[in-house]
Amino acid sequence: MAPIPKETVLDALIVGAGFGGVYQLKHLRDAGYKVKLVDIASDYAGVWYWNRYPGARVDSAVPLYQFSDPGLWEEWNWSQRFPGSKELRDYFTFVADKWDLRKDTEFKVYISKATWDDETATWTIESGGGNIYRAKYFLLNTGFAAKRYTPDWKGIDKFPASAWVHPSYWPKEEPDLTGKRVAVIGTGSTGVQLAQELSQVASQFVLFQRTPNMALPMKQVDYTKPLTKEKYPKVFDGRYESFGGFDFSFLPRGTFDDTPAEREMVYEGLWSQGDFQFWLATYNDMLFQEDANKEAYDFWKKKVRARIQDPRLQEILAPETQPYSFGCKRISLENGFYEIFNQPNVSLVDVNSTPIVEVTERGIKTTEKEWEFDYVVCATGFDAITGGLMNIDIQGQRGQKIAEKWKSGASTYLGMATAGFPNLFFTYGPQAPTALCNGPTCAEAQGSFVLKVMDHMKERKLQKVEAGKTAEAAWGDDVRKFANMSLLPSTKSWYMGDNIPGKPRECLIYLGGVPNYYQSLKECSDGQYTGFTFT
Ligand code: N01
Repeated sequence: MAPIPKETVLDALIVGAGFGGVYQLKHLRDAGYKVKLVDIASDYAGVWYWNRYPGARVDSAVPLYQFSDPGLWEEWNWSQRFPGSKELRDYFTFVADKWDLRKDTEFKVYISKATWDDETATWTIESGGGNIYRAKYFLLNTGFAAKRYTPDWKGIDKFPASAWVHPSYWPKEEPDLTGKRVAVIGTGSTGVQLAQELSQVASQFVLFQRTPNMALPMKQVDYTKPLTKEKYPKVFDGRYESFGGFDFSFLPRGTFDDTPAEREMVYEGLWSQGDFQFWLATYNDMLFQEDANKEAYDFWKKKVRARIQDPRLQEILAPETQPYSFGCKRISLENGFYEIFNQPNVSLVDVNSTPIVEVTERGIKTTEKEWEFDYVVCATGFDAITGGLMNIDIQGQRGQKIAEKWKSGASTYLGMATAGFPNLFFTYGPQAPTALCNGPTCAEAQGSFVLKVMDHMKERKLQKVEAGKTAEAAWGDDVRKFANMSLLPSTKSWYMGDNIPGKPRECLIYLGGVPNYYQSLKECSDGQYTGFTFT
């Protein structure tokens, strides 16, 4: 007999057990709401549950990539400045225990559909397994990388499926690639991290590159004893004063306010930090002025080319002519990435000059030759930011679907709600700082905003909250205004939706910076949630 579907009645269903969902479960429950957290994964950690490929590690330095709750950080000690994916999963296990989350979490639950009923002001949410959740609030914390992307190459099903992997589905049982012929396709953060690791064990390692990654050096540090933590509260508070939500900000001057000699010194200083400072703590015009941007690129190019022996590879990895605006595709941090190209077992294929024609039983055929492999890692990224939300069949008022509403581009108020979909909030989504601001920072700022809206409604016995159309249009204008002030639209990237064929081209992130975003949230809540309508 088929199992009887379970029906659960809640104040809020939270989807996604990464930073956003975990924060909301803890804080909504503490505030007295009946909530449940669900995730398709078997445990906490969000992207870090899935991304367990060799070399996977976060590139936001300790202490920022964690919750700001002293009850956690006073006890938890990281072993490295840039912790690996396993340590991040361990951190989530620690948080789940400290915050007693498991009793209100259901794993292996895929949310496939959600339907709003205006009459009862309730979401009916269905899991792939047939269970039903009825909740006043539907809170999506699906993250920016919930929908994988693999190009539709001819013959892709011919290569043995067990040896063709998207890195966010890395097998739990680690494949032994020692002495094997291995390919990685893609040079985003994932491809760079994989290349560094797999090139050290493979007998033959081939990286397929479409666009060079302007990666910066990662200065890893092993912590042999617990760090001193007196400054942590200040560091956490400072996130909301930094453009990228970090413990550093742009310099208060432009590139050409310094002489060339001064600039060289500034660049060297930022470079030596071994984190994102050459990107997000540099001259304040770098992301906004082409000539300033070119200065940064030229410095980067000089540093990188010096590490690569073969002039042909120098030109593919760090071209003489700047290929796109520096920092307008996601910068990665690398650890020896450029040196791997000096190894005899490593090849680089530029798919612009020799495109991939098809996948065969043996490997990958380009216009030049057929490469044979034992294992292929397809690090081709994600339908980023909107993919995870639009994947769920969400029907709002009058049956309107979110995927339909956003067909020609995302439209939100404060990057957290969208008109026609009452009592629905999302974090780390479109038109918010998202990918420019790390996960925990957004999770806390946006999660506490959601909680405040819910409390506001509870106090006034309100049933519905909805983004107003005028406020939404104005927010969209703001997002576009900031994007157009920057160089981001000049560059093809997943920030702009360019990586997915057919996806509308638009700036998916709010580029006003974390301080402006935080201020917008504050003004909205201080003004009794201006821009939202309540019933
Ligand atoms: O994905 P990506 P990712 N033929 O989209 C290439 C975060 N992250 O998984 O640049 C050939 O960046 C594509 O080429 P192009 C981080 O925010 C963080 O690496 O589009 N190549 C690109 O090189 C990151 O940005 C961490 O021209 C094709 C690559 O595939 C985000 O996740 C670690 C192709 C995809 O790169 C996503 O990173 C890992 C085709 N048809 C990830 N299609 C850390 O915290 C695509 N590509 C360290």
